[in-house]
Amino acid sequence: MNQANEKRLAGEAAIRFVEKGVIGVGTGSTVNYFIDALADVRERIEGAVSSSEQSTERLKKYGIPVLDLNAAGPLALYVDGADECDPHKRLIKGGGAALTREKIVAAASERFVCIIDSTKLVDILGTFPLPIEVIPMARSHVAREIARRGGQPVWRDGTLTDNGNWIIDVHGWRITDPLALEADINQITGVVAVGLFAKRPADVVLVGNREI
Ligand code: ABF
Repeated sequence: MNQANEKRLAGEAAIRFVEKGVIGVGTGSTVNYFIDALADVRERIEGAVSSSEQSTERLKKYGIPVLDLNAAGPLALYVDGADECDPHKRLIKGGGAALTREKIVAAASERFVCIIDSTKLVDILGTFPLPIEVIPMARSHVAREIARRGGQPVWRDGTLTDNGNWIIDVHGWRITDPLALEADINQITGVVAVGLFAKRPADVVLVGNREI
C-alpha cells in the first residue's frame, strides 16, 4: 500500500477514539487526514486544542472551534503523527517544527493515539535527525553541547517555530536509551523541547488501518 493511503487510513481509523468533549490535535500530513475525517463527525465534540497554526487553520476551515489549552483543561484524547516510532511506542517528532506544542498537548492528554504510515516504524530511534527547539541566542551553545555528546547538529536555517524559536536537527545518533537522552537534552540551557517522546510515549499506534 502506498504511503499516502496508509496515512489516510490511519487518520480515518483514529476517529473511533473520538468521543465527546475537547480533543487535542497534532500536526502534519497524516493529521491532516484525521482533521478531514473529524469534520464529518464534528457534532461529536465541543472543539479542539491545536498544536500548530497549520492545524488551527485546517480545523477552522471546517468550523471546528479551536480552544486554548488553559481554558480546556486536561484532555481525554490527543491524536498526532510522528517521524519515527520504536517497538515501545516511543517517538521522534518535530519534522514539522511543531514539537513543543505537540509535547505540551500530549502531556495534558489521557490517551495519545499516534497515527503513522509503515515507513515510520524503526527498531532503534535516530535515523530521522532528532529535532530540538532552541532559544535563538542559545543555538551555538546547544550545538556545542550536542557535539560533545557525539551528535552532528544542523541548524534548520530559515525555520521559525510558532513560538518564535529555532530548530537544530541532530544527525548520527543511534538512540538506544531514549528516556535517558530525553532527560539529558532537556537540561541543556537554551533547549525549549526535544523531539523525543519517551517519558510520554504514545498509548496507541495506528499504522494504516491496523493497531500495533
Ligand atoms: C508531526 O507529525 C510531527 O511531529 C512529525 O514531524 C509529523 C509527521 O509528519 P507526517 O504525518 O506528515 O509524516 O506531529
